[in-house]
Amino acid sequence: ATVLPTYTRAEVATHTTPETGIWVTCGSGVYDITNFVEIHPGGSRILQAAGRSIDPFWAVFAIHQSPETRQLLETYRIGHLAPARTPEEKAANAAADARDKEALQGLFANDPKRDPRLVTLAACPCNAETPPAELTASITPTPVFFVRNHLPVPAVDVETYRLRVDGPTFPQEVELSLADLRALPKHTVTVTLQCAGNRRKDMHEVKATKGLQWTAGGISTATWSGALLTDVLRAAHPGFDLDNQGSADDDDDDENNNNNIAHVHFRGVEGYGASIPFHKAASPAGEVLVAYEMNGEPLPPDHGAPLRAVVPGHVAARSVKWLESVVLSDEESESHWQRRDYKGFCPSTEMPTEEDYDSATSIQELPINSAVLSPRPDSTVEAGPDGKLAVLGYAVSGGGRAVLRVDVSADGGRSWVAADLKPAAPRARPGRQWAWTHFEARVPVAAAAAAAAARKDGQVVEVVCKAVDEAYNSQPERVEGIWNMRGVLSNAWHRVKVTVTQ
Ligand code: MTE
Ligand code: MO
Repeated sequence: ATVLPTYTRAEVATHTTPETGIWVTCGSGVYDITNFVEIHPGGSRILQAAGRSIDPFWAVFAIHQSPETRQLLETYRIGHLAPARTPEEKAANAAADARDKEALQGLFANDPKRDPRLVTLAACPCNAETPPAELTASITPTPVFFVRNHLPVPAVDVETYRLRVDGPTFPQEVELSLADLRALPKHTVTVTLQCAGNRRKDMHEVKATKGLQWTAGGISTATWSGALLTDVLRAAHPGFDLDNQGSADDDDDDENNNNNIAHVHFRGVEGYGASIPFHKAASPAGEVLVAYEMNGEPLPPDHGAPLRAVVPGHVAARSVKWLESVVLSDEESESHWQRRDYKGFCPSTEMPTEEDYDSATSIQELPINSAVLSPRPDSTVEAGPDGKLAVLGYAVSGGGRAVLRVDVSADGGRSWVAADLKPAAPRARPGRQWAWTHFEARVPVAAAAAAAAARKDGQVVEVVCKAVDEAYNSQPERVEGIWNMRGVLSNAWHRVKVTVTQ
């Protein structure tokens, strides 16, 4: 085998143009990607790493870290990095590291300043939980609404911003301005957004999962305003028959009817994408919004300014931010986040294959879930003179199903109290309960604390909650039966250990 030459990082740094050759490093490999940049559709993005390491960029654009991409890159290998031996070489490497870091931060130059109360799990891209104290409000204040970004926050010019709307049977693609969308009837709805990974940490503690370790704060609720997606589709294509799509009747040659439309694709300006089933999008009762306001104010940058989809009752991953296009299709979105993420698997599928992903169903409506917000885990709490402990938290289900009941226990699930419920939105909308319900209960704890003391457990008791929705769906008792490698849909009984004083 030929022995490839070694290069210093300083040498690599002089190769940043097609004339000099565009070089990058990856791990200790040196690659000449000049030709790759020409042929690869996303090639220009990789130019941000010209002359330096692509590792930090790949950490951000993690979807490129597939084995295929690595293999492809290997074909461009020209050498490897010389190890730094002398103090000068080490200093030069440190300087190169600093430049890499700066270049990476440059990608996030448009990211907004964030409220320090947010609990940051990852800074670039931003992933931050709503702090526990703020989760008790029916409507989450916008500055502390959880943030889940896969990529940098894009810079958008509201003057030139257009929403593209298209479908196989549309006479042409339509572009709608913000003014066009504001001219449609304004619809307001209170919706809880919950990340598929909310409470992943509870799952991870039973067996390792891959993903950010969200506790119970990957969820928030806002009042969203905008145009109904049904109105947007009608505005874009006045002859479009929303009620008569996706039927099995192949003989119908009405030109407005494409019998195959089954999905609606949403695309974000920065490259994120997802889709929802057409029947959800087409139903006015589905209340899917093209939203321009959150809690009565224009959308802030982190939450999709100037436009986002809001898909009530579905996993938040489908509520695409910085919405740039709505496209009808017979297929689900090709996006990584639709096809290769946000799916559930059998607990024994330790490492889902491409085939597993292809055959699994995308998460859309979420299952019933709940969490204790107070008392906090590992805290010391005082029982009341009545020997009871005050417990509060939230419960929410998917698909517009109302929370029917929340059961709370302070003895690990041996005895239960049905909590008082405080829905964030009035209960007068059957099948359209899109927002969470807070619950409060006073739960007998004295006996459990005394028993724990007798066992020399130091009066540690386990507070538990579990909710029931209007279809009588309830939460699984244990994590083991629902564990999945990506740690999504983590909705086992929520358990919080506390020490009780009397
Ligand atoms: N839309 C775009 N364009 N880019 C994203 O990274 N993240 C999705 C969804 N929409 C995302 C997106 C995911 S996984 C979640 S949980 C929600 O946005 C989070 O919405 P929030 O940041 O407003 O809380
Ligand atoms: Mo998410």
